[in-house]
Amino acid sequence: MSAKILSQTYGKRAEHFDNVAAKDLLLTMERKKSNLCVSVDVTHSQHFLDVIDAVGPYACLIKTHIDIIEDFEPSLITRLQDLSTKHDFMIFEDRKFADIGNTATLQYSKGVHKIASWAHVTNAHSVAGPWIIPALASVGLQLGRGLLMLAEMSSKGSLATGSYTEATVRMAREHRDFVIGFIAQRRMEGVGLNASSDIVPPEDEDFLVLTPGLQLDVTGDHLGQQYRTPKEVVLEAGCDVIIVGRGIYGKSEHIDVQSTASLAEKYREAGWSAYEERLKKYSSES
Ligand code: 6AU
Repeated sequence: MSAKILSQTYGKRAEHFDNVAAKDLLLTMERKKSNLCVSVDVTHSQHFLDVIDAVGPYACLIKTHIDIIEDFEPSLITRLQDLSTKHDFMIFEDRKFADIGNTATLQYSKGVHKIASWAHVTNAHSVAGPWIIPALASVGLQLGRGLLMLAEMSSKGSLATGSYTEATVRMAREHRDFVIGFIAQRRMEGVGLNASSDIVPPEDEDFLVLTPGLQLDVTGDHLGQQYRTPKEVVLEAGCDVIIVGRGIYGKSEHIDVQSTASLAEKYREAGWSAYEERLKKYSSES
């Protein structure tokens, strides 16, 4: 892991990025003292908004799966945007685009959800090859959006490992204007470089790493999800943003506002102190 990157604050690292969404995210993290992204995987609009209103003060980013909302109406997006302004967080639609370029651009810009019009950040798989990146960029760049590539996954038996991960990082490196980083379990600077690499990255190559699969007291679910703690993810693996879902909003169909807010605060605090410890550790090394 590069001490050069890990010894720098999120605010300082904003200078490494030309992409507007990456800069805004890093500056939001610094301003709110939060590297917590809350993943709000609930299926009814009011529940969705209630969870976001409760966790919003503690999050730099709210992650949505907009296609699981059963009573979706376009006005939900306006209400989500109002909460984003009220609590000063950015929005990440976890769409995991994976199709040919033409289809992906349509899925990104059209249909019921019109994702590009409101999601500051979205993500894509590399399984269909590199063209998915310029395809999504043709819609997103002019709107100031950013893309995360799925380089690794948190689920047991994931095929996104080894040469797949390396090829994904190489694709990202060719599109630094739009790809701001990865969904991954560790840092990705320098991954996939080989003698035949066309692109030689700068010595201070910096990708954001957003990491799902976190809970404080549980190691997995019954469907293959695997969990680590904020300390393991931020301090030991060097990741930048912790993505936490059920660890915060639980399993119930109804929200307990008090406990949801206090769990969000607990994860914010755990993520941020792991980051502060990391800054200290790597500052003394660099
Ligand atoms: O904290 P959880 O387990 O309740 O939720 C984790 C969230 C879910 C997943 O769709 C997502 O993170 N996720 C992703 C993302 C963000 O792309 C990748 C991955 O490898 N694992 C994972 O859980 O909304």
